[in-house]
Amino acid sequence: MTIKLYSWPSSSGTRVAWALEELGVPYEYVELDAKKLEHRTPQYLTINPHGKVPGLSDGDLTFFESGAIVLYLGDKYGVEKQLWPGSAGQARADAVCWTVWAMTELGNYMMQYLYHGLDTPFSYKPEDRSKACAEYNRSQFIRGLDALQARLQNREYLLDAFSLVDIPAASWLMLGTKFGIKLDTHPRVANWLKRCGERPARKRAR
Ligand SMILES: N[C@@H](CCC(=O)N[C@@H](CS)C(=O)NCC(=O)O)C(=O)O
Repeated sequence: MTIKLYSWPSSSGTRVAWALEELGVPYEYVELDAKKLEHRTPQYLTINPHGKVPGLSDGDLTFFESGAIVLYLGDKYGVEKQLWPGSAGQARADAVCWTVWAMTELGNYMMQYLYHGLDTPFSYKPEDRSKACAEYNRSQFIRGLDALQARLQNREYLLDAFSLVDIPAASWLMLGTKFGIKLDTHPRVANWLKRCGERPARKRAR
């Protein structure tokens, strides 16, 4: 049975679409119409109980949370495509850790910094912004970038070669750099992000 990805373009579902495009597994992109609240229907809530995109079904299994979906796709389809470490060694441990870190730390600190500290279309109104929040989240975000920069010393990707592990962190930073995040002080991160952005699968992902 075909994999179905429930999403809409330029959303958290895009990182899942990117992973599927890299894997080259057949899937159906089911575009939900947010204006029609198609992500809140009782039927869709059986796939994503939070009423958000993405949702994914693969046979009888259903998934929500883009990071969890990347972990699943890596385990199930990534090993034979050499896009996910197969053995239970350090590379696999790193894959899980960097994926979870990108989804829980990097993305959240970056978004809170954008909401409070920068002028973007989705930032809070100036009167609602907190300077303390902006500064705290910026400092935590920079700590994350520092760790990423260190990880990329003597390697081009988070593991030894490009893998699905690069997708969560890169997709967050693609969003951030579009809206004012600067990577001048983290050149290895900037170069890695450029390499990730040039991948044909990323360009195909909606
Ligand atoms: N942590 C979730 C975030 C999902 C999320 O916030 N999706 C947004 C689109 S990017 C959404 O569906 N928003 C609609 C809503 O909140 O009603 C993930 O990574 O899957």
